[in-house]
Parts: sequence; structure tokens; C-alpha cells
Amino acid sequence: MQKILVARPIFPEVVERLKAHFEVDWNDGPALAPDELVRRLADKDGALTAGDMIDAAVLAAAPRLRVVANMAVGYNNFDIAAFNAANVLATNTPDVLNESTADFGWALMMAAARRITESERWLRDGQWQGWRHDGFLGVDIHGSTLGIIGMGRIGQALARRARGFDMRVIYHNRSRVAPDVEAELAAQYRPKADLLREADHVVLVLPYTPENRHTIGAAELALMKRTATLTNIARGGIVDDAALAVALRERRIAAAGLDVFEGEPGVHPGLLSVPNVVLTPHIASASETTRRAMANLAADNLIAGLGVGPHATQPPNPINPQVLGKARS
Ligand code: 8YV
Repeated sequence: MQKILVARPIFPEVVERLKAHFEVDWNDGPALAPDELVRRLADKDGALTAGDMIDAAVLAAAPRLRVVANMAVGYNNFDIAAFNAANVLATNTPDVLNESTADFGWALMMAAARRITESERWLRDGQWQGWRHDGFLGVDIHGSTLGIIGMGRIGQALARRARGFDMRVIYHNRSRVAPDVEAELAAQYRPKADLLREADHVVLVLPYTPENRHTIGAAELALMKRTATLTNIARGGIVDDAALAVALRERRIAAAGLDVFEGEPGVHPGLLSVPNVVLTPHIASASETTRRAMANLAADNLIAGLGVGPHATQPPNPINPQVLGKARS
């Protein structure tokens, strides 16, 4: 029987599914330290990860490893060039999380704009003495301009939701989306700087790559309206968190909603000390249904990738399909 590592706690029924095919080593505890991950992968044919860093050194220390299935759409934790060089298949879990993640992006944006968590903290603190005409004035969502940076599947799901709020949608992306998609979403392309100047609410949904590091830093924040909000449901590192903390403290923008952070689970102390930011612990895809779908899809990819399931030669979501059928090197 082939051996796999399930590197994170996941739904027990998914581990049971995997046990029907593999000898399973399951880490049902905190994320493995890098050296422990290397040790546990040494004799494995496959692995199910969720954000665990897999690079050339990890692959070199795991000579039997042929498939690593990430329970995430983002795979910046994989060095894909190293996977290609070693002929190891990498897979992810796209699509099943689009709608839940877009719902959550919307929730964060609205909570930031309408000061929901800030006012709740104040109420719980016992500070509410009575209604005031100017209590927690926020910025409107309806009728405003939504600026989406990263118009992939989740960005498009965000844009579709904007219709119900009578919003104008502008977007920036590496490349323009097809004209029929632009038309269907009523979304207009803008260069990044124009989008930042024009948008009332900016939402980030682009993948993390070294080129996208600090896509939003002090210079970009300076372009935004003082009344604007910024929401990040993409990856930590796309925003310069230190610069954002300063912009929020100095009220250069109105508010932010952040689900992802540079160096998470650590959060920049400057963000923890300003009131006008909503902070959540990387849960944008975390609905019960969606997380189960992601775990099952990662398992499907692993089972198919290791050639034991009904789709023996066709994993549903290969990131580097060119290695399929090649011997491990
Ligand atoms: C994952 C995510 O749960 O899919 C992604 O890219 O950000 C989350 O939905 C998380 O990354 C697990 O590593």
C-alpha cells in the first residue's frame, strides 16, 4: 500500500476515505515544523497539505513523493519550479470556494465600511450611553464604486454581487478579461493607479507571487480616497501591512478589512492597535460546506494522482500537468 502524509487536521471522514487507499500518517495537531515535515515525508508517496511550505529541499529529502495535494486554491507555499524539476505533481482546490470566499469578501468590506466590529467592541465595553446622530458614521456601499484587483474566478463572483447594491465595478488584472465577461459583469478595466484613485471600496483577490509582493504599499495607499476602504482576502504580503497600519492610523483611508497577513498567524502590531480595521484569521473560505468540499477535492486529487481511484490517470486539478506520467527524478 502507498503511504501518504495528511499534514494538517482535516475532517475525519476525509481521512477515512484516504485510508481506503493508502497507509495514512495523519498529523492531527498543530502545523508541523519544517524539520518535522521533512522527517514525516521521507518515506511517503503522497501528501495532503494546507499552506505547508514544499520547496526543492523538502522534495529532495522525500525521494518517493509523487503527488502533493494542497487544500487551497492558492499555492504560493509550493515552489512549482522545484516540483517540475523533480517530476512531482502539485494540485490545488479551485472553484469549490469561489462563492463562499466572495461572500466573505463582501462581509469584510461591509463590516469595515459600516464599522460593525469597531462599534460592537465599544458596545461590549459598556460605552453606549444612548443614540447619537453622529455615532459611528461610516461610508456607503450602495451606489458606490467597487474596485477589484485580481479578476479571476473569485473576483468575478464579487463583481456579480455588486449588482444588487447598484455599484459601478472597475477592475485591474494582469490581463483584461474577455469582452463578453466584462459585459456580463458590467466591469470596466482600469490601470492600477486609476482604479485606486476612483474606487470607493478596493478588494484584493489576486494570487501571491513575488511580483505581487506589496502591490499595495504607501504609494498606492496615498492614491486612494480618504473615504475609501481596502479589503484583502488574497494573501498576506500583497499588502505592506506596516504601511497600511500607518495609513489607517493617520486616517489616510477610512477603514480596512483583512483576512490575511504578512507572517500570519502573526499580525502586525500597528494593525492590532488601530480601531478602523476588521481583522479575521484567514477564514474567507471557511463555510462548513466549502471546507468539506475543499478537503474532499484535495483527497480526490491525491487518490487520482497516485493512480488508485476511479480517475486513475486524471487528477481533477493538476497545477503542473506536464509531469503526469513522468518518473520521479
Ligand atoms: C485555504 C485559501 O483554506 O484556498 C486558499 O487559497 O486561502 C484558503 O481557502 C488556506 O489557504 C489553507 O492553506
